[in-house]
Amino acid sequence: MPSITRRSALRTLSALPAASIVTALPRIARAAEFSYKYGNNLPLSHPLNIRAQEAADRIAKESNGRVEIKIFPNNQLGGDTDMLAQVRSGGIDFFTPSALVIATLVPVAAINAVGFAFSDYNQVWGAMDGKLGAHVRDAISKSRLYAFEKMWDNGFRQTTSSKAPVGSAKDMDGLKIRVPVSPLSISMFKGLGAAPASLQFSEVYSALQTKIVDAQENPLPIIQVAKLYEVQKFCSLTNHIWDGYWFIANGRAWEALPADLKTIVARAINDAGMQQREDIRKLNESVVGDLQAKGLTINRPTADSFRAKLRDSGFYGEWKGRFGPEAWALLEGTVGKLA
Ligand code: X2X
Repeated sequence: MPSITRRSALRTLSALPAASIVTALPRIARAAEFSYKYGNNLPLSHPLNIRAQEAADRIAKESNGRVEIKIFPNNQLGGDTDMLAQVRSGGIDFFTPSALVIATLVPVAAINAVGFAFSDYNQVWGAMDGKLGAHVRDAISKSRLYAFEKMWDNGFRQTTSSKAPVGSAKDMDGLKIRVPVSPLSISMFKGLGAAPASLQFSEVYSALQTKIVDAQENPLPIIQVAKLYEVQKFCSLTNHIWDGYWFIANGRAWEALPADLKTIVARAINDAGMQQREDIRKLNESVVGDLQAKGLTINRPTADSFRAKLRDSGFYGEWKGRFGPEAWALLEGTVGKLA
């Protein structure tokens, strides 16, 4: 492409009729009134980024350019712990932490990740779009963060390993498995007898490649887009945790938006979240075949031995105490008695 020199730019401008210069210039010069940064931890090809870009485009259009959202995917701005600090300080305006990750700040947010609680998506969305989700959003707002109403899907977490398939709870024994920076994940995998280590997602691929850990656990769409099949051999469909992303905003940045723009932004983000859920639903159906073709061996253990081991190790009793009776009752109201 020829470079545009100042002289050629002037020539182009002088070739335009005077009236169109006057209308063209302000448009070039005008910066958005509200210019926001949104950071996340996922590759660009994940549905979360595809739908977030659509939301950003829609917001720019519906606000007539007054609101601009720039997306920084794939841990470009640092890992989850850094982005969580930045969205609190205002260094970034939006962030999508997994429930597991935001729970380092808002402990009750991990409640959806209690092991083997949800058995399907009807239960998940019933709870997260209902009273349990409202309870968590309220807790998030106390940390001066705004959580949009609709949670985005990460998915049911599955276990991959370079060593052996996990067929039942006894195969977790001593397993060196990476988990997110999440007290609940550490507690659960210890309860199952594994040797979990917390690492940010930005470090997972290389930790598996260099054998710092042998295993990790993530939903299938992430195993695919982050190419974890390149450094893992077995994928066990344990469905042990349902995990989602809260779309959050820095509280001051959100409050600074006039009401009409808040409506535009919230509608676009919540609608995009609903579409993203549908993307993940479809991917969950197609991705097993893709992963097998890429060389992963898939097995499907049942939940019973894992649940029994967690019950015996006191996992449910401990977390019932940590989440408190109100949140626990909301969870059990959807999934039935756990402890
Ligand atoms: O770090 C992970 O494993 C991920 C990508 O699932 C989360 O964001 C919790």
